[in-house]
Amino acid sequence: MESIISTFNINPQDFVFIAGCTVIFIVTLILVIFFRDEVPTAESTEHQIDDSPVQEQALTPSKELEETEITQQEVALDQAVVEEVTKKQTEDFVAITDTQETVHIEEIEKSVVDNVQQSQVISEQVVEEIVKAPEPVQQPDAPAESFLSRLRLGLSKTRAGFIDKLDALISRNEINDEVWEEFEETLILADLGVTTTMKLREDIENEIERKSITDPHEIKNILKSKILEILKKSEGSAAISNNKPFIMMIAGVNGVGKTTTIGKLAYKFKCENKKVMVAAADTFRAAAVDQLEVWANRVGTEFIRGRSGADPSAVAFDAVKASVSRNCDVLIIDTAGRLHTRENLMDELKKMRKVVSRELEGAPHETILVLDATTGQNAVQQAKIFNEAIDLTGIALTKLDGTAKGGVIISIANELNIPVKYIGIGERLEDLREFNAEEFVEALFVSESETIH
Ligand SMILES: Nc1nc2c(ncn2[C@@H]2O[C@H](COP(=O)(O)OP(=O)(O)OP(=O)(O)O)[C@@H](O)[C@H]2O)c(=O)[nH]1
Ligand SMILES: [Mg+2]
Repeated sequence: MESIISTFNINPQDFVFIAGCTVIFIVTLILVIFFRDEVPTAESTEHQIDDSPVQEQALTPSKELEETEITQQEVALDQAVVEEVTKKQTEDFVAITDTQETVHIEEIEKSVVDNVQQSQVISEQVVEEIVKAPEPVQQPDAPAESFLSRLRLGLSKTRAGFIDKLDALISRNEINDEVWEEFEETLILADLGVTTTMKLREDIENEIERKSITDPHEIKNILKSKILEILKKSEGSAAISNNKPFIMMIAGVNGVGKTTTIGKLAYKFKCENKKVMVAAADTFRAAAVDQLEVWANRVGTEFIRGRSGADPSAVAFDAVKASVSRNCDVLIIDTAGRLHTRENLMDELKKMRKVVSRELEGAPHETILVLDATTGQNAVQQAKIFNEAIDLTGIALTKLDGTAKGGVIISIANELNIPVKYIGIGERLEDLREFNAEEFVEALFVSESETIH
C-alpha cells in the first residue's frame, strides 16, 4: 500500500477515500447485475416458453410498455363499445316499448289467440306428425241401383246358407214338426243365435195358428216381416250432429276391420264435403299407424300420427285439440284391437273415452264398435263386453260379403239394445253403407233371378 502511495505520490487520506469509493462502486455493480439476472418477470418466462431469448427481453423494456399501452387502449375502446351498445339497446327497448304501446288492442288480442291456438295443437311428446290433407278425392257418382246390386251380391253367401235352405223347406206340402225343426236348424246355422231363433219360431207359429195358415210358403213371408220388425228397431241414424268437430271413436277386437271402416267412413264424410281428420291412436303397432295413413292419403283427410308406444289416450287428447284448431268437421279415432302391454284393453278404451270427453264436452259423439260378421255369435258377446266398458252408440258390422253368417245382424238387433249404424260389404272405399233395415231385408230375401240385375 505504501509503495502505491509513494509511486502515485498521493497522501494516505486520499488513497483511503479512492479505495472506499472503488469498493462501493464494485459492490453496487455486482448487486445490480445479480438482481437483474436472478429475478425474471412473468412476461420474460412466457417468452422463454416461446423460445425468445431472455437477453432480448431484458434489453427491450420499451416493447413491454408499448404492449401495456395498447392493452389499456383496447380496454378503453371495449368499454366505449359496451357503453355504446348498452345505450343503443336501451334506446331500442324504449322505442319498442313505445311502439307496442301504440299497437291497437285488437292486434295484441289476435296474437294472443294465435299463440294459444298454436300451443293447443300438439304436444310433441306423443304426436309424431300431423299430415295435411292432400287433394280431395273425386265424389263417387255411383247410382243407387249399383249400391243395391252390390248389397245383394255382398249378401249372396248368407242368402245361400239361409234363404235358399228356407226355400227348400217351404216347398213341402204341409207345416209339421219336421218343418219347424228344420226351420230352427236353418236359422241357427245362419247365425241368428238360439234366443232369436226360438223367438222367431214362437212368433211365426203363433201367427200361423191364429190365421189358420196351412201353406208352408207363408212361413217365409212372415219370417221376412218379423226380421224387418227386429232390424227396424235397431236401425240407428248415422247422421252426424251439429257438433263441430264431430268426434267418433272406433273400437273392436283385432282384425275386425276398424281401420278399413275408418277409411270408408272418412271417404263418406269427404264426399259430403266435410273436413275430416283421422287419428292413429293404435300406437302399439307401427303397421297399424301406416295402414291408417295409407287410407288417409287415399281419401285425402288430415292425419294425426301418434309416436310409437305413446299413450293412446294422449294421442286422442292431442287429436281432439288439433281437430278443433284446424276447424275439422269430423275426427275419427282409430284404437287398438289388442294391446302388447299388460294393460287391459277395456281399461285403455275407458281412459281414452274419458280423456276425450274431458277435453270436449259431449265427445265422443259416437262410440262405434266394429264387429266382424264372419265371427257369428262371437260378435254378440263382444258387443256386450264393449258396451259395458265404453257405452257404445252404434255398431258397424263388417265383412257381410264374405260370410254365410250374416244372420248375426238379426241376433245383434234382437239381443242388444245398440243400433246398427253401418254395414261393410267389401274392401272398397264405397263398400260401407249406412244400415237401412228395409234395403237389407230386400237384399237378403231377393230371389236368385233378381240378383242378376
Ligand atoms: N271382405 C271384406 N273385408 C273387409 C271388410 N272390412 C275389412 N276387411 C278386411 O279385414 C282385414 C282386417 O281389416 P283391418 O281394418 O286391418 O282390421 P282392424 O280391426 O283395424 O285390425 P287391427 O288393427 O289389427 O286390430 C283387412 O284385410 C280388410 O281388408 C269388409 O267389409 N269386407
Ligand atoms: Mg287397425
